[in-house]
Amino acid sequence: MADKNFAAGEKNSKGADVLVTGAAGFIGSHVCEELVKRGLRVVGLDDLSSGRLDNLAPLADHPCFRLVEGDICDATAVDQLFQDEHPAAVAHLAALVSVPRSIDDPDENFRLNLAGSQIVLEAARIAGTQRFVFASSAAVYGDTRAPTHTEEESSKHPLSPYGAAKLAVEHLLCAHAHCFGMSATALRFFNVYGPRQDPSSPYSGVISIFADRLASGAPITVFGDGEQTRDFVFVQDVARGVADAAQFQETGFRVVNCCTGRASSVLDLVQGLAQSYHDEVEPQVFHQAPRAGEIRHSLGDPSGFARVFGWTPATSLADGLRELLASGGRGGMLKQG
Ligand code: NAD
Ligand code: UD2
Repeated sequence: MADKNFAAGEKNSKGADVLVTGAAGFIGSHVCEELVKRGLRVVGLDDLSSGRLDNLAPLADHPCFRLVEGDICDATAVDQLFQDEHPAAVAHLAALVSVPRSIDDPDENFRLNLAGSQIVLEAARIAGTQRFVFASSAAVYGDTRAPTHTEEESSKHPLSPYGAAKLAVEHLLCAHAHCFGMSATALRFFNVYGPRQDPSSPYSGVISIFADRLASGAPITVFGDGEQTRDFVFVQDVARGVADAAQFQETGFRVVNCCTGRASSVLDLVQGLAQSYHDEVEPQVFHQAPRAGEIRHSLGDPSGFARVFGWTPATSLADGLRELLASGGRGGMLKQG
């Protein structure tokens, strides 16, 4: 069998270098852009259930990118795609991404997030794909009350079917790496934000909701006192991390946090967005009762990612918020100068 390992510039002559599931999504579209920027050929797979073709507009007609519309749960089609492309690496991001939906419909969570991942994993194994990168989540930790989550030491007690499926797929990846000599990486994303994040659901990322409210002049709702903190990581840093992992040559399994190690409160976000906004608006802020079952503080330790891949987050929250406001066709949102 041909060696399908590649670094930037060494191409798999048969088809794509990297197959990205969830390519039309918020994070997936940035991943595709990053990979293409590195000179790699990318095929995206997406059923457009929550992703949008618009997200891939920067890659439209690019000779190194194509999108296949399809469902990761359609095993025959997924197998065929892997056989056609023989990708050297896969970045698996397609998922049912809503935690509340996974609680409302645990069967659908199982079907998409666990069984769907197994279908992609198995197709990759059969096609001889060397590297598998999986979009896991900080949700695997649950509410451990540890000040900082580290990959090994923190306990993993997921509080939702979504978190449980992410943890189960990590275990499947570990076994695949062991049994079949694959290189498998699970990246536990913390709170990702940036351009293209959909603000339309009440459970959308808080930054996308706040930015949208500011743009339309609507008031901002802060749940609780706003002193709760999260580790917000900028989407282009995340995309760089996924691409680094997709190009990582060593076999075996590894799991790393994809985060910044910096805690920001919800009130910090309100202030940061208001300061970057063109009119220096004083946003109208209403406080509501805290969300039921909400985690008070969530912070990751990014040193494992730095140690294994040399990855560090490059974008400060202030810069990321400015980039977010400057994007998305909402001209004039960003403060000038
Ligand atoms: P997203 O909804 O924008 O992207 C998911 C993509 O998967 C969408 O384009 C959707 O159309 C596609 N998809 C869903 N079901 C599919 C199926 N059956 N077949 C093919 N495609 C399908 O969400 P996102 O925020 O970009 O999330 C990407 C990944 O990162 C997910 O695995 C998610 O669980 C994980 N993650 C995201 C965050 C975050 O803060 N956004 C945090 C932790 C983990
Ligand atoms: C994240 C994930 C969620 C799940 C959870 C596991 C996102 C978008 N959500 O939830 O799917 O994995 O982690 O722990 O990644 N907030 C407001 N006002 C709003 C919206 C939110 O104050 O209008 C607050 C919210 O109460 C929370 C913080 O902002 O304290 C972040 O909320 P979020 O939904 O963006 O993310 P999180 O960490 O609660």
